[in-house]
Parts: sequence; structure tokens; C-alpha cells
Amino acid sequence: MTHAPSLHSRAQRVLAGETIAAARLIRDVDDRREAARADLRELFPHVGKAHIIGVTGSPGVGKSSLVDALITEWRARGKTVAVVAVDPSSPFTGGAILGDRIRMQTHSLDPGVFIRSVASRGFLGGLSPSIDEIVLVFDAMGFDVILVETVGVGQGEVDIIRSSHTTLVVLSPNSGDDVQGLKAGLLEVADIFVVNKADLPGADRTRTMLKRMVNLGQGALRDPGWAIPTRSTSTTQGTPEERGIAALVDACVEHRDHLRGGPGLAERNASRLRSYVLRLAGEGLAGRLEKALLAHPDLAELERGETDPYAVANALIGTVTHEDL
Ligand SMILES: Nc1nc2c(ncn2[C@@H]2O[C@H](COP(=O)(O)OP(=O)(O)O)[C@@H](O)[C@H]2O)c(=O)[nH]1
Ligand SMILES: [Mg+2]
Repeated sequence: MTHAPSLHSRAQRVLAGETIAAARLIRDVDDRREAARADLRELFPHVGKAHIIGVTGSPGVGKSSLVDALITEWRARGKTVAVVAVDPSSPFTGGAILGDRIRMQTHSLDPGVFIRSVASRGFLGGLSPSIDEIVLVFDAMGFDVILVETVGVGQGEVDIIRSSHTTLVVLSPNSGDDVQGLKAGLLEVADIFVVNKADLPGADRTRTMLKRMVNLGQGALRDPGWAIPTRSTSTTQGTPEERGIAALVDACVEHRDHLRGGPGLAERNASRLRSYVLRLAGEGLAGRLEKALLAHPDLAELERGETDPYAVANALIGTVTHEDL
């Protein structure tokens, strides 16, 4: 039988589970190519099944190692898993850190696992703006679990973390994340605390301090109806019980069930949609503003000092908001 891809849109091939089509779409998404837009629109009605889990924490605490271990555990439970890892990459090369790709290659022959690293584009601790679109592609492909690994700093990143269903905030005993000095922001985004490197000295102390902090939550908690659990893990040493990976997956499942049993799931999905729309609208407007400014008659006046930036900005907004996005 001959292959007739022209009969099918790329989106349809992605929906049919063709990983090559998915990989190309994700590349176009990451390069912010216009071609991706039609595919994403076609995929949109097919999302909503996945459990989206953010894994965040300082560099070196063991997020990638943990993601690797979580993939193995979820696969053992018969779930398919997709991962998007944001690497704090050099703004000069824009490339993702090779180590993550190599480490996760253990899963590269497993069709139930799909892993992509994207560069963070160099804005401070920043998040590639394409993350939510890559999550959309994974979700439409039907993956049961989607893990998003990010370094937990920067506003753009916090927005994405907020729109995960479940956020794991990962610490390690020696990561310099003094728990008492832990940013209040982390308490606001955490659904589950993970003390990784439990094999190292000081892990128990970190865990105790985290628990105390959760108990003193003082209204900063993301979800007052959910008691944030703290789990200890080791990706390198110990018996399966000591490594704690199964217990961590159990906690993720409990949290998902908690969200499903109340308004939490709908709220988080709505929050993700809002930030998605805002980003799209913002990008669309920014492009138009830039174009309109270059052609704007007031620009010459501004350069001659005959008007001021505020007046031109107002006039410019007036110009572009009369156009459709
Ligand atoms: N002792 C110990 N080292 C770990 C553990 N998990 C990860 N590491 C090490 O910590 C370093 C950073 O791990 P990585 O997963 O890249 O951290 P990330 O930057 O948070 O993604 C690596 O050298 C890992 O081998 C653990 O459970 N125990
Ligand atoms: Mg990593």
C-alpha cells in the first residue's frame, strides 16, 4: 500500500500517533513558525485527558534524574509518559543541555515515552514560551502523564507551573535552598514537596523543616483543601522503598484524584487556557504594534521632538486595535 500523506494534515498524523510528525510539529512550535498554528488549532479539540505535572526546583537538585525514575515507575503501571524539559541554556548557543537527552535515552526505544528538551531562550531563569503548546501536542497525542521540568524562577515560568495540574517542588539537602529562606512563592505553587538525595546527610532535617513550613502555611497555600505532602526520594541509592519513587507517584495520583473530586481540576484548566490566550493575544499585538509603529506618521514628529512617547503609544494602540488579530 502506498503512503499518501497529502490526504492527511500533519495534525491528523500526530493524532494517529506518528511520532515523526509530532517531532516535526514540536520543532516548528519551538521555532515559532507560522506553520504550526493550523496544526495546533486542529489538535486543540483533542486535549484534556493527560495529567500534567510540573517538576521544578533549583539546578542540580536532581529534577532530571527524578523525571527519569518517574517515567520508569509510570511505565511499570502501564501509563504512557511524555516529558518536556526546559534547559537553562546559554543565550549564545540557544541549545539544550546534552546531558538531559543522554540520560533519558534509556527510554528512547520505548514507544510509550516521548521526551523533548527545549532551550529556555535565555530570559532570566526563563521558560520557552512554547511549553504550553508542546504540552498541547502531547495531550492531543493521548499521553497519560505529561512531565514538565523547569527551573523554578521567573514569572513566565511561575505561570506555567501554576497551570500544571500537579506541581512537584524539588529540594535537596545541600542545594543551598535553605528552607527557612525558601521563597514564599514556592509554597504558593507546590502541591507536593520532594526532598531528593535522601541518601545524603541532612535530608531528614530538610524534610522536617518543610513540614513545619507547610503547617505554618499562613494562607499562602495554593489550595487550602490539600495538605501538601513531603516525600523523600533517592534516584541513586537504596531499596525501592528507600528510593521512594512509587510513594511519590502515589502522591501524584492522590493529588489528581483530589482535583477531580472538587473544583480544582476545572480551575487549573481554566487558568491554563487564560494564560494561553493572553500569551497569543500579546504576541499578536506585539507584532502588529511593531509593524504599525514603523509606518506611523507620528514617528517622525516624535523624532523631531514635536510630540512625546506617551501620545504616540496611545495613537499606536488606537491604530492596531481597530484591526482583527
Ligand atoms: N546523591 C544523590 N545524587 C543525586 C540524586 N539524584 C540526582 N543526583 C545527582 O545530582 C546531579 C544533578 O542531577 P540532575 O538530575 O541533572 O539535576 P537537575 O539539574 O535538577 O535536573 C547529578 O550528578 C545526579 O547524579 C540522588 O538521589 N542522590
Ligand atoms: Mg535537569
